Amino acid sequence: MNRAAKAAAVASLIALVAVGATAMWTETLRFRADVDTSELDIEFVDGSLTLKDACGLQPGYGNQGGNDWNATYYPNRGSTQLDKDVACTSASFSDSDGDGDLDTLTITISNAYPWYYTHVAWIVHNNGEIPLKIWKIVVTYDNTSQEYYALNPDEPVEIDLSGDGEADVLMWWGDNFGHQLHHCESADISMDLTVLQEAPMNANLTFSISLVAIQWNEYSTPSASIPTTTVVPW
Ligand SMILES: [Ca+2]
Ligand SMILES: [Ca+2]
Ligand SMILES: [Ca+2]
Repeated sequence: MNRAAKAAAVASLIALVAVGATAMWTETLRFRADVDTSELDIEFVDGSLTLKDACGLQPGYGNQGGNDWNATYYPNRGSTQLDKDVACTSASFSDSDGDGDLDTLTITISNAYPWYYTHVAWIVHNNGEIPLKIWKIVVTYDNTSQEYYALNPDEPVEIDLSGDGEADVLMWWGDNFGHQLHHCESADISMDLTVLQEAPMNANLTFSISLVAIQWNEYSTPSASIPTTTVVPW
């Protein structure tokens, strides 16, 4: 190969490298653009809250207040109504990250006492482009968060709000974990709550719940972490 041929070969190699680099860069850009065009998004539907033993005039529909309910069939699900009105339940949605979507439900049981039983229901809505599944819930109490996966409507979950190893609330979750929600679809979410003996002796027991959804084809339930406990600043 003479000098001119070598120079031409080097030039075309440089050109190939340049083309290759450009192609890779373009592909990266295109990939990022594709990701940005779709959004995984979920929201709580404003006004959809229903409470079994509502405090006063709680916003929402179907709310009932008045005499308390007792976890008569503990550890099974179900309750009977007492002839006293000591405690009540209030709840409200909030937008924790300021993106305009309601994503957090804060529940307060006022004058909580052992075996008090209540029910909270609401609606979630897929307002993103990507089909999703409800993957886990995050329960936050007193600046500590705990995560729960794959909640089964037939199995209650003992929630340790205070983090001392003793369950404080028994949660019977409704269905819809792992249920696929397409764009604009909604699902009913509900849970029964029983206040247990170990619950903190506060007049008002306040904790919040948020749902984490995942892209439908990435759904899995980490069996080693049911529940997974993580401590995060709130
Ligand atoms: Ca009541
Ligand atoms: Ca939000
Ligand atoms: Ca506890």
